[in-house]
Amino acid sequence: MPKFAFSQEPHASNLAYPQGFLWGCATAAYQVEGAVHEDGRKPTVWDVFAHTPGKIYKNETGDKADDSYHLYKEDVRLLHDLGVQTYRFSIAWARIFPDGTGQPNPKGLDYYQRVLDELLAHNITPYVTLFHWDLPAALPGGWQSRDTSKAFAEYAGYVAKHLSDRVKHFMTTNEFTCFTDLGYRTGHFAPGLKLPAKQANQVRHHGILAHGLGVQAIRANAQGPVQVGLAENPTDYVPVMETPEHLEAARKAWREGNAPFLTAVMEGRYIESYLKEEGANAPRVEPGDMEAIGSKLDFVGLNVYAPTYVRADSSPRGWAVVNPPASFPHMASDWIYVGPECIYWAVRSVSELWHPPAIYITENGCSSDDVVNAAGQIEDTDRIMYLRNHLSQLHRATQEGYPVKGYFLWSLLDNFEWDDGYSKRFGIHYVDFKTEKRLPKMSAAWYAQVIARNTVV
Ligand code: GBH
Repeated sequence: MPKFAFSQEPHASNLAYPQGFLWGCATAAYQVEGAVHEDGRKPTVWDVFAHTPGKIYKNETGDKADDSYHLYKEDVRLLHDLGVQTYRFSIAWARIFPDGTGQPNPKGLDYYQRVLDELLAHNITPYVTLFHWDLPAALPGGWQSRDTSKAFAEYAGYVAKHLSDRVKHFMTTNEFTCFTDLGYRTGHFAPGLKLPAKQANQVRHHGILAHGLGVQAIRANAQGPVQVGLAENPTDYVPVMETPEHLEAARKAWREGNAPFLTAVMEGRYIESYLKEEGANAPRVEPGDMEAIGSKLDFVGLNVYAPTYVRADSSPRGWAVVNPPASFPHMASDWIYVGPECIYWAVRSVSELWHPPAIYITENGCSSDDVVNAAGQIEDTDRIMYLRNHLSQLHRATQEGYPVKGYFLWSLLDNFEWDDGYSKRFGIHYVDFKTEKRLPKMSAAWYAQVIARNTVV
């Protein structure tokens, strides 16, 4: 940890978090593990996509990534040094069921047992995501097939059965839009398809169906009581100002703009406006699907990065998105517009619309153009600025009584940032991708202080 002068005096702060608030960091399997051919793991759609020339920045791949498959003990040491209570990581489906279904691979499970041993030995509570986009490539048709949703449920049930003695918090899927629309409609993400609307909407349906069947399978197979949720990145509509008409517009936008995903999950149905908008392209739904999809959740996980501003509008639907002007500030990734109040609105909107028993911020963080300076340090004041402002806004949500229980910073480490390869660094630890050496940034020292004092510093 870089040395900075910190007084040990607890200082008076009006940004103190509730007692028992959980601080953590997040990562995902394909972005950190590497070891893609090891111990029986077979290719995923992301292995295939990354090895297709032209898909990823500089044709980089997750073959080695942070090598966390071998260096997980170092990673847990970093978590311990931060003082986090929790760690969110994902399990690679293709390590557990290399073909997606059929025969399980005991060596895959062994790896996660080792990770859990290490976390629990350091008193860090695991929060496990079951699917963070790394779909086993062997599954015929990928998410175009309903069978993939069923295969996911089998895999989720298997993991719950074997790990629920020690894992009590499970998230089914991460960010529906990224593995459905980006994978099958725009083609930016694996598997890189550009399907017409009717088929792309069916892929969306299979995504949320996998979640629903997964929730049921986890509960049916767990060894004892577990908490089940998901990690979702709804479009985060923020009212342009807090006046009644714009508040109302944002509330409508939240529900209608997220209709195919979070709204369907929280309400167990496709709302009228979505069905009308899609018309003949609306997804085909089989009996029982919406009941599974609408399974009551123990918590909702929200991945929050940037706002979408919305205002009242005279159109029939009553709301309109306000596009950011060219001067709107953003972080190193141009899509990370800096609008910290989005984290408050995410929690408040989900609470007001659907009243889940608990909410976690399952991801929040940013890319910065980090450089190691002459003194060997990374002074990422822009990342600290981004995080401090988001935590100040999240504090408002805790003060107003919304049930937000914890926060996972994205990310513990610089890692494979999907189509951006290694060009965008999100870690609070710098990774030298040649040597795999980890180096805490100034933001790591800052976050350790936030955690130790349970307040924004
Ligand atoms: C999350 O995605 C992911 O869960 C995580 O794995 C990832 O590393 C992290 O955030 C940081 O990106 O090029 O304008 O079409 C965030 C949602 C959606 C953000 C797709 C990037 C592409 C924007 N992502 N988006 S654009």
